[in-house]
Amino acid sequence: MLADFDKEGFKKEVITNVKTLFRKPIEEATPQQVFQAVSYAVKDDIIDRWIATHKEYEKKNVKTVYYLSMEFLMGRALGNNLINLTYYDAVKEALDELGFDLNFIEDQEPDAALGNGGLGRLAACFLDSLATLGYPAYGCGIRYKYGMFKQGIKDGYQVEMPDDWLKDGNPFEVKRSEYAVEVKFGGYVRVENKNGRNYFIQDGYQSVRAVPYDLPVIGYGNNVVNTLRIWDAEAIQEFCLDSFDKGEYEKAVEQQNLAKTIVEVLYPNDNHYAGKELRLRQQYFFISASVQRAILKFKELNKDIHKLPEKVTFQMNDTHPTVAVAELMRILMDEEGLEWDDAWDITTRTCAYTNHTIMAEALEKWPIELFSRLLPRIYQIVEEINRRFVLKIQEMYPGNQDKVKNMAVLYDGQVKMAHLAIAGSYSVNGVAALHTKILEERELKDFYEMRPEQFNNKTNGITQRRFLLHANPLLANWITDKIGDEWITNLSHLKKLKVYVNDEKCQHEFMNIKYQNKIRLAKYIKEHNNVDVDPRSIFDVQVKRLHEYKRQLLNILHVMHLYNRLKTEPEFDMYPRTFIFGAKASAGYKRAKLIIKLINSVADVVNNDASIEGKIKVVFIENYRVSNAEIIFAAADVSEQISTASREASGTGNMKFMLNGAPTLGTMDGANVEIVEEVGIENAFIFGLSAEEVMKYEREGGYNPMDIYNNNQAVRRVLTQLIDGTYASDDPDRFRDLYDSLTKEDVYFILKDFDSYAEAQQKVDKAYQDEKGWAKMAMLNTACAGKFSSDRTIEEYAKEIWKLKKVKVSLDK
Ligand code: 26M
Repeated sequence: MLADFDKEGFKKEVITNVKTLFRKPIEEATPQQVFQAVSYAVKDDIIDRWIATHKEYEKKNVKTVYYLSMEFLMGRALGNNLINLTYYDAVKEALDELGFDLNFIEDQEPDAALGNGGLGRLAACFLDSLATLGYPAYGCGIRYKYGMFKQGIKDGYQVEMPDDWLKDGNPFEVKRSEYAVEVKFGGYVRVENKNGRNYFIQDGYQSVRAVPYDLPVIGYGNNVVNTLRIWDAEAIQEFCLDSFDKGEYEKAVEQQNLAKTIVEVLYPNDNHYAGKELRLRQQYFFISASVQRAILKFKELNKDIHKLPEKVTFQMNDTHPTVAVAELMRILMDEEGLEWDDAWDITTRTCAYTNHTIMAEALEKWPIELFSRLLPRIYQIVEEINRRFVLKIQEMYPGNQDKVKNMAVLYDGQVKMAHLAIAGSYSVNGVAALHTKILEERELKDFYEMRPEQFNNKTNGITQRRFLLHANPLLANWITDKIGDEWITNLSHLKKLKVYVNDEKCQHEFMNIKYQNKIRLAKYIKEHNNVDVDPRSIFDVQVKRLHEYKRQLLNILHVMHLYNRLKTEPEFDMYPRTFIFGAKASAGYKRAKLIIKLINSVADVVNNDASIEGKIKVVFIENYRVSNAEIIFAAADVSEQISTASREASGTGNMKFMLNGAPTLGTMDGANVEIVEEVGIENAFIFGLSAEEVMKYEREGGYNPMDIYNNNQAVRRVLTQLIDGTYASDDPDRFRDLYDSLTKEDVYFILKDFDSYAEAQQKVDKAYQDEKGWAKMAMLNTACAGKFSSDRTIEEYAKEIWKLKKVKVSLDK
């Protein structure tokens, strides 16, 4: 803890804040009001550091990374801010003295859920690491009025409710009206010739005012406070009085409506492109605002625009921000007056692109008709980028039309955003070794062959500050007792725990901490699901977005299979197991929603069958999100990472489980491969087809699931139970779609991997009963998790892609 925390002053401030904010004495304040008052007091501690940080950045005129992302899945801020200020324990004490429990106060804060899943949470972890390492960085995104929907479960089905996360205000944000900029949509492009040069002017457009709100991103114990800048949209003129006077009321409010709709809601699609015009509006809105602002800031400190790549990198989080390439070109040419070649040289040394998926349905391809209508000037620029890029391809591969077809930015009436991103970037990276290899050898092979030096891997990571120090205080303290606290900012220190893995006392301590965390989760489940679970059972957890490729269906089919065995094989026994699921399905993804219903239907039957003596419990945790994830990871015994090999680019939940001492039950996919490399294959439960095997089947047109259906009795039995009413007595056809998907094509190889999965599950059962062996395995997972810190990932980005320098910030009082 830093010496400069003034406990008495802090308490006074909280009391004053309640009074000035809510005109109440603290005794009468609601918990939400106390949360607000505490947060404003903490914000006061942040502000000086925030100002000092940016003063230092300006003084040094440092290179800055702008992390451009449609999503930042931040979760709650209060606890994390206290952790990183190193004030958590002191504030806990101060609040105790005021008669409040800090945990309870933290629970009053809504999650900032401005993201879907992995990609958005990765962005949040990166911001934490950038600040902790002292790298100058901005996160740039959208201030969605409604974030990721709240999930309810009604009658076993998912229902979506709006996430009104700003309804009580956000104590940590600062509105920066002085940095507002205009963003233009639609209209047409007029050419004006001045002094022999053509200028392109967008006319007849609609526009909105982009207004930034800044959120502090606090580095751990280093006084650095970076900024997450999220943009709100306002009408240029609140009320067009002119139109109003003329009685054209509709026209007067048109601008306001346009502004409102742009930032209204986060699209809840994960790994799926839908081609909605509003989505493209959102993309251009926050990109134009962010790039304009970045250039203005650059010009405050630098004279020569050619120096931009020395001072700025735009890192594009997937293809969603890729209009940045064309927007930067527009600003450099139309506003800075550069010629094409000059502008292109600067742009392609400033932009970099991260790919997060090889799922074909996730690839963004905008219809040219839509794109050019909404962004006429940007489209002209994309056309020229494409023309020159195609020339280059033809130069390299004369007469090879396939290359043009596979690589052009414009093709088949579509703008291919990944191709634009690659053409406009100096770096293209994948997010795990296997994923990058698949990009190079298959998905982006032609691009790789054209420019191999552009490609690189940056294996994902997670922040140990949130996912261990904050989420699992018992384990965090135990680790610090054993090896000191350097792991908080250098996770590789965890390997020092290896000397304890055979020590029985340590094993007991470690497993007792796990047990305490399981009690905490059991309590949460009792409160939220009204299901009793036994904390002595194996907590087997799969939490992540619901998607067919992630194969929650494989997991629940296997539960059905175990249940069948318990019911029909007198000899069969198993260690009690609690299967825990948490997953949101995109609102329009029917099959995903049906899988949620199946999980809940199986839970209903199994949990209420006294004859199996509680050997299996199935729990579906409602509204899985960052805040409850923290409780869940800490309590897990088994980490389910069972995607079809080659499909999960990396995964990051896998790392959070590992860090908290849960071995992986998984396929050789994404970062699982590297997890196994670190911890040893004997300390994981690996099963299923390899990525190579999956891709080979796919080249040959798939496999025939009926072969398995016909030859595998266990599989046939669970499949039959999908259509005979075992889990849907009121409507036996309810799950027929799942049955059909598995028996007709089974594109995700669920039946193919079933036996191998069941076998791995049996190994888990056996391994868990060897108490010492399990304790050792669990501890080794924690001890070997060092590589998976986002600090390591960010160091690699900073050194190899961004070329950033660290900055030190001191508070002179
Ligand atoms: C696209 C179009 C319209 C609306 C939404 C989208 C969209 C949103 C999120 C598409 C993809 C989105 O996210 C993809 C994602 O989360 N990918 C995951 O990224 C993680 C971080 O790199 C990886 O660990 C996961 O393996 C990968 O699935």
